[in-house]
Amino acid sequence: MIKKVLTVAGSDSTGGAGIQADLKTFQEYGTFGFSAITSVMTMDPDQNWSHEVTSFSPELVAKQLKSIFTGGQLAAMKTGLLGDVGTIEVVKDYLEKYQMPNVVIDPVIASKGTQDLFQSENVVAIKKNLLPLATITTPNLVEAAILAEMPPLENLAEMKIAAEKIYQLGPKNVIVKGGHRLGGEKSLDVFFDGRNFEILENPLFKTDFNHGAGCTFAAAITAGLAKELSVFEAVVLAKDFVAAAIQEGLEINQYLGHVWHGAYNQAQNRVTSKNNQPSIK
Ligand code: PXL
Repeated sequence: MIKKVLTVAGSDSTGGAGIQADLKTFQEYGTFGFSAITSVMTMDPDQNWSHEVTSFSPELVAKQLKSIFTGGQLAAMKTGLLGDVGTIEVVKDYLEKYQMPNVVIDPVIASKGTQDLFQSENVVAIKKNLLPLATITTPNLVEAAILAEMPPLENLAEMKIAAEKIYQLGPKNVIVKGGHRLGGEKSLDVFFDGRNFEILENPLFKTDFNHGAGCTFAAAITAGLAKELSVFEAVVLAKDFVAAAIQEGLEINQYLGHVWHGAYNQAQNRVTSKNNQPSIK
């Protein structure tokens, strides 16, 4: 049976991050994607590509979730940009009501170009309402320091301490993503399941076209969990999926480039006029 998976996140109209990244990734994993849109992120070229988040009301998010859950429980879900504290509470109520089994909380509280937009009350609400229900949470280096209430993280030892502190907030697993922010030649992530640490090491690809990598990673874990991988297997496969997506990133405009969500499966070769002839000519 095709697994049903949900993203509750913001819209990135340029198609690299947010809901768009999540749905594309779900499709690549062969799962069926549902989406509840919490907010719309826009970027303005007349203001040097400054970002703006317009949030939907918690009531509108609740209406979408009501439509989505009419068919009952889903195999997995993730959250991304949530916009409003009320929305965070609505999501929590659904997680509890449907006893969601595989929950990936991507705590989108610090991303490139958006530092000023995220309110500390959202951080408090995510910690209180969502992390205790998470199968895994996927903070980047900046988000991990915020959640763990630590100064900026600069090395593996500090990432491990942050992972432990975040684990205390209730998620069953934590992955702190070092990414490009850690510096050095490699991309290093710290995975912690409450007992053991695993250090995940990948080459750091020199590219400016990596917008959407974080959302894509969390969405890939979500779909992997839906397809019954263990949490660690889902994380490792998601790393490979995102590494391929970054390597084949594409320029979108003069300000940024996106990961290519189809890279892992070479999706650009799927339906072509050469391989697939229309049945009616
Ligand atoms: O990368 C974080 C992120 C999450 N969600 C949406 C975004 C972004 C970054 O631009 O647009 C909707």
